[in-house]
Amino acid sequence: MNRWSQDLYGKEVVTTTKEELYKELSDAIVSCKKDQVLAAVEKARGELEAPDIIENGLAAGMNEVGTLFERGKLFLPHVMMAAEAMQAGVDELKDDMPESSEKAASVIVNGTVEGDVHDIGKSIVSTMLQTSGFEVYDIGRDTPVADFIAKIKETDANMVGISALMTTTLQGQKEVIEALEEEGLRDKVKVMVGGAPATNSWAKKIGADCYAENATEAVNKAKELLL
Ligand code: B12
Repeated sequence: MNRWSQDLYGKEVVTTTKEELYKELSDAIVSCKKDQVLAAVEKARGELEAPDIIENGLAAGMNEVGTLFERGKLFLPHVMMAAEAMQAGVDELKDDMPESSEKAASVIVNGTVEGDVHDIGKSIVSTMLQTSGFEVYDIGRDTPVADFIAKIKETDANMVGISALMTTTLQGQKEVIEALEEEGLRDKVKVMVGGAPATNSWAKKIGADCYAENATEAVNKAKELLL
């Protein structure tokens, strides 16, 4: 609910709570309208930090879109429009990301496995790792195992982030780890997996070093493992 308060000059202004801003951001994504998302981002950016806007507002809205899609209330074109609107919102916030003063020496290659075109979450993870001081090479979506390995070799990476958003493509994470072992790279490259169907126990089962549920956790886990 909006509340009235007074600014420095005694003029009445409307204030909005954090929860209301999250809801406005989330509702804007569910509306699938880019303009509405950009307006909600503009309103929230004075009150909330960029990662908070993304994780608790925009990403929450995208999850709601997923639920509505599953229930047959929204269809694929809506999901595509919501995804585009989400990307526009995230792009708008790139310059607001808190930059880390310390430059980490670690290099991270991050990508979505072959057969999987979902890349919104993975790109958020890349952006947040980058602004936390890591040198990040985002190799995109639908990425063959060989491309993961080639980029890791080329950049002498210390960590690989592997995203998969579908139960049918989750296996791709295991394939990247197997390829690292075959190439004799496993000991020098930490593996972090993520994406909605991944879990801690899946990460353990396939021999990954860690699983992170969201971008904030990904940054914390990368720091724990690499710094
Ligand atoms: C947006 C979306 C799309 C968009 C993707 C646009 C894009 N550029 O990414 C479009 C419309 C293209 C799409 C297509 C399809 N989709 Co889709 N899609 C979604 C949806 C609604 C949201 C995904 C999303 O962006 N979430 C928001 C982001 C911020 O969250 P996130 O991705 O989970 O990322 C966070 C974490 O997971 C984590 N994370 C993510 N990656 C990584 C990586 C690392 C290293 C780490 C540490 C963490 C991490 O951090 C992120 C930030 O917090 C989901 C439903 C859902 N609830 O997930 C379905 C969903 C994933 N899609 C699904 C399906 C089936 C499809 C299609 C096959 C549909 C079709 N019938 O054609 C195609 C797939 C084609 C293909 N080969 O890949 C299913 C998958 C079901 C399954 N088998 O598991 C879902 C679950 C919907 C459903 N319930 O049916 N989709």
